[in-house]
Amino acid sequence: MNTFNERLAMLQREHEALLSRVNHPLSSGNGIITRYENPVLTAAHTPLFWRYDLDETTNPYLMERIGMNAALNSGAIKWNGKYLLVVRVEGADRKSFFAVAESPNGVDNFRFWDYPITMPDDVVPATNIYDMRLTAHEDGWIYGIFCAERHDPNAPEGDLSSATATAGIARTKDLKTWERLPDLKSKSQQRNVVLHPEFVDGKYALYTRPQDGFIDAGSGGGIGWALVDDMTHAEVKEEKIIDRRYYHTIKEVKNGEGPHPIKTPKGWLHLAHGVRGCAAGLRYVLYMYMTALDDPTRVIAAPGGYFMAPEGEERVGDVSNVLFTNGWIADEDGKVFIYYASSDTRMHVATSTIDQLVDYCMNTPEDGLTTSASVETLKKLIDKNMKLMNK
Ligand code: BGC
Ligand code: BMA
Repeated sequence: MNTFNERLAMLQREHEALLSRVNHPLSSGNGIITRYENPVLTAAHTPLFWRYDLDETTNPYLMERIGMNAALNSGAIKWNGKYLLVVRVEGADRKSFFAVAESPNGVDNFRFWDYPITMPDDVVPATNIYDMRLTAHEDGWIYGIFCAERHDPNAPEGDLSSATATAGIARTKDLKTWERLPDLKSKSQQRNVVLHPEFVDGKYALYTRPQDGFIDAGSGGGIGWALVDDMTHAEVKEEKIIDRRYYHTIKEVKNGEGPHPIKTPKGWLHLAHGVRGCAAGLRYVLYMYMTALDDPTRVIAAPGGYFMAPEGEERVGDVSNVLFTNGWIADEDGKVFIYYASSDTRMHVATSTIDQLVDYCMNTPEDGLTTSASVETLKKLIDKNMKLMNK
């Protein structure tokens, strides 16, 4: 065997070992969710034939030709009995693209489909697209809403960093062929736009996240809500804030809806991210809330603090101290697979159940917004437990 073939065989062995590795749940935890031993996807999970030219005559050293940097912020959907992620894959060139990865059980053996998604451009092509939220809407289409980023046309000459964030919209029936619809029209920039799965008053409903600038949510008060007549010409005319940001909370600087909410008998279950600033930069954590079934804009439960924050190796990566989610899957038996990315680098899964998550939302004390309020809340629980423990 020559060196080329030996090296290729080694790469294939290692790749297959990585892909077929069994992922075990971790036993320690807070009782709300179960984390897993390994990430479900990393850049190293992308097929070898995406990264290497496998022709010995043109690549005699069998070197990587196209580098992959990260597999992160993925939309999720159960499809023909399989757990599918529409992954944000980021190349070494810093361009993100979407690619589907499929698993038989939701926790391991995720494998990419052979080709990435070819996403048609809008009239004004975007430089980068990322963070897709998938919604199988009751109108029969599967929608993907994602961030479309372009260099700000009004940036002064020489400013190569100012950008604009807009919600790109596409729809599909098979996750292979995508029809691009016009980008969302909105007065402000938008990132983290999510389509609600049901019609509300006969209209499409969007979770929005109005923002003043590309990074700054500024006067955009939090997660918004807008009704839209037609997804083929979607426009935010009126927007109301349903989940506000507050001073000295985990969502002081920004917040954004994660995947679309899950319908439960007790209300809509929401998963979102919250951001605060600190000396180390922005810290992204996940939090939950619930809204009423008869009015998805009315918050009925707001558990205080974060639901999940970066832990251990999750804390380190391209953009450290970040957990981000835009995908989860609720199975028929009530099990929930939460797909989250750590530090803009890799994808993980955590599992829970609808009942546990609803219990978490309904029975976790709200954030009282001050130290005194937090201490009073803590004392109530201690008092209760003291009686139980007969102290
Ligand atoms: C990055 C995103 C990030 C955004 C705001 C974009 O250029 O691709 O990952 O969320 O900037 O920081
Ligand atoms: C953004 C998000 C994500 C990213 C995060 C941290 O605002 O939209 O794309 O994970 O910042 O970099």
